[in-house]
Amino acid sequence: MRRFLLLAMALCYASARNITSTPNTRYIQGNNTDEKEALNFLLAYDREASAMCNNVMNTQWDFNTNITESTKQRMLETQLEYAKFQKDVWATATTFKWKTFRDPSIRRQFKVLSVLGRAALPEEKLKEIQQLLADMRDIYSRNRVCPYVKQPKNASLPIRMESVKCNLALDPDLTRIMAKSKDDNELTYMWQQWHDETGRPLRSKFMRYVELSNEAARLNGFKDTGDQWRASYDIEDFNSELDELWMGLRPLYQQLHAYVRRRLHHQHGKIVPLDGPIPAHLLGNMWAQSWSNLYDTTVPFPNKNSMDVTLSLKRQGYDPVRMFQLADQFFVSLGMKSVPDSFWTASMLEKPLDREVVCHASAWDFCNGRDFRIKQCTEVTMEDLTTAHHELGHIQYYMQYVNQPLAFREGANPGFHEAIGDVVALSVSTPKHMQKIGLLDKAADDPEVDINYLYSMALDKIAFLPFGFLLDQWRWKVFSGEIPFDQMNKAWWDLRLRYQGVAPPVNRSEHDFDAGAKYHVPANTPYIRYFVSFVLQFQLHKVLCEASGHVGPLHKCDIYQSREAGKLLAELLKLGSSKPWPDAIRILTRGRTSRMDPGAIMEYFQPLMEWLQKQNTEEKAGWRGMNSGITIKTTWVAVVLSFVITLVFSRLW
Ligand code: KAF
Ligand code: ZN
Repeated sequence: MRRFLLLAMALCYASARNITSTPNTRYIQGNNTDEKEALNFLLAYDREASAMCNNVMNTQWDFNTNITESTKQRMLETQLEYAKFQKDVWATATTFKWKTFRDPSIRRQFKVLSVLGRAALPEEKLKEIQQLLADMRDIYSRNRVCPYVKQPKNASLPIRMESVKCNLALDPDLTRIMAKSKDDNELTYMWQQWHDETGRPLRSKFMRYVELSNEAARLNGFKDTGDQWRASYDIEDFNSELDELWMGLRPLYQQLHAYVRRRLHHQHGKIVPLDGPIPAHLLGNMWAQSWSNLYDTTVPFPNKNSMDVTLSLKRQGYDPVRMFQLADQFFVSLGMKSVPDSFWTASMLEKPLDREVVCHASAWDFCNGRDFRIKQCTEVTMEDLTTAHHELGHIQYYMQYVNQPLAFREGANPGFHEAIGDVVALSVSTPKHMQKIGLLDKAADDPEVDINYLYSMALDKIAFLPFGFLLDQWRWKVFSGEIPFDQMNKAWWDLRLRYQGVAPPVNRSEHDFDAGAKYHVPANTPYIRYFVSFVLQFQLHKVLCEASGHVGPLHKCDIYQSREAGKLLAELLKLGSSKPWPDAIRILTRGRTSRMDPGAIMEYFQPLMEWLQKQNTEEKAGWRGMNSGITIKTTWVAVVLSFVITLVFSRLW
């Protein structure tokens, strides 16, 4: 009965205000100044929305763990119901004059509820965009490609044999090949297969989704979807802040790039020119976003300890459940929460063989304070052990902010949510910790082992930075129209060249849609959060290390079993998004700063930076084209502008 109370209330308000239209300014409010009534409304909202949210989560889970037409339809139905509910809630929330309320927490909750999101669209368009999103996920996840068949010696192109089965999936098949193969032809073939087969069918759906998503953003008072996404960070000039962070980190990336390029040049020859970008298929990962798989073949000191624990995991009989138990125990050692029993029975920790699933990892909150799950097609590798920690970081956040009202059950900003598991993994991956848990052999304290370790971390953390930075630079410009649809792929590769210093292994055209080959693009998931997370996680690591009493270099710190560090971290997570995130940083740093700061990352990698600089004295870091990358449209604008200016001036003179 209670569940319908809020709905009835909402409908009354809606009809009283005769709301038939949708919003068109940001964070709107009405005339009702009754703060007590507003509080009651929020309490009722919390109860009812949690139940609705639980219902939607269940159907989304069913679709993501068993992709069929019927699970898709069921999911779309509940999403539509939820959208209607949100619209009613919005209609009521915006009758209150909430900006004048005395309680800052109430004001902040109303600010959240005053943005309707996609539900602002008229029903037909809402149905269309929900369908598009489900279809894009479906296409991406079901995609299968053909295996590489080594060509006979004198043929010039690899041939596709009719008899071979084209059933390779991204996870685990292509991921494994991109990680392990050193054969340029095979890597080129696999890279192209994946990019052609995912990107092309997604392109037109993506374009329609951009139009509809922008329409929804505008109805909510934002300029476009990018503008709406950036609002989650709620700071003036977020773009300049990001640029500043990237400029601070770029020198380290360029040193790593130059070193790796030279080592790849020695392995692959002239396809890796010493002054150019690196071909994107040679970096051990489909998107060249993490280079960890190059560790074995590019390690600075090959005679010293290896940092790759994959072999040890396999030898010791680890399975996915044991990998997650290990991660869970780390949180427990900090005095934080352990996952509930239902987590182990309800999660999907391995790829099922009898049905289609969305393999990309995710952590789920079923909005009832007890049901939390992970969906991950876990392989027994070090990379997936790190991902297991990453995902459990999301779950730990969910469990810590469980007592916040629904509107605040989010990260301080989206980057915080992405950072928590990674912070813990920074301790877990130290050689000292790995030795403690028996995954690495004992090694003496040795600066060369240190460099090997820092190098392995840089292949993950530093290599990622430009990719994390550029993906949404591209998407924001597509949303704003600065990148027109007919130049999406060119603009994508301009940015990839400019920031990452990578180039496609084969010619690309506007028939291709290479950004669509990355999960988060068809999945409508913002990406700048990961760049923010990679900066924040080192900042958090430093603060927690200090709290744990660590002395010595930052890269040697392991906060395992530190109750002090755990207390500080839990304090942050418990806040959810109830306070502006700069306040959260201020609380955490005990008043020292309220800003994101690349200082901790640079400090962590300082010994490696010095070592790389010494290795790279022979050649210039950087690559041809690193300062270009202005989209064609901007170039044209510049040309036309200069033409007009010349004309005007010549007339004036
Ligand atoms: C992160 C860390 C290390 C390397 C690379 C990354 C970036 C990124 C990537 O490119 O693989 N990592 C992920 O995508 C990990 C998956 C996830 O945990 O971030 C997941 C992505 C996702 C999946 C489905 C719908 C939406 C987002 N995010 C979450 O499960 C999540 C996000 C916010 C709150 C709670 C959970
Ligand atoms: Zn994540």
